[in-house]
Amino acid sequence: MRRALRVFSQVISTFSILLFTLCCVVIKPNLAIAAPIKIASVDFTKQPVIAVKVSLSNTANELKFIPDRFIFESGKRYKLLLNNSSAMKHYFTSKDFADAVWTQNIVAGNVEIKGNVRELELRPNTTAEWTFVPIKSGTYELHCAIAGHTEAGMRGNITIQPSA
Ligand SMILES: [Cu+2]
Repeated sequence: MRRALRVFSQVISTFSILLFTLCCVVIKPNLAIAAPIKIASVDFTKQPVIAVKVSLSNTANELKFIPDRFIFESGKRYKLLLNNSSAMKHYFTSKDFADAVWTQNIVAGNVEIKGNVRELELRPNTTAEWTFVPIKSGTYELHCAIAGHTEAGMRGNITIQPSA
């Protein structure tokens, strides 16, 4: 009988811990919209950052992304190092991807921008760094929004996989 009582109280305490954790997860995003995202005990801003380079065109002005395929894992933190070394401006446009990540910041020149981003325009000989954490799994198309560039080959795709 005592044993049954002990098991019962253990179940109750486990359940209340679960309930508390769930409440934190559900309530927290509403309380802190601009604060770093934190689910359960994972602080994404403390994740080691994985640097990934992407070129928008090149010095030969070829209309392509290099590379043009990306695979990210949800819950990890990435820094996308964007570089446009061509003589034209180009866009990194992937709105559905942008909606599927949490953006920590974008650094361009001496300016750091915080908050959500939809697309980036890089002028000739410009770099930018986009630090983000993928949230929602899926495959998202990427293109350059300048007229004619997508058709000429400036497109690719970005996949977010569930964390292993
Ligand atoms: Cu372009």
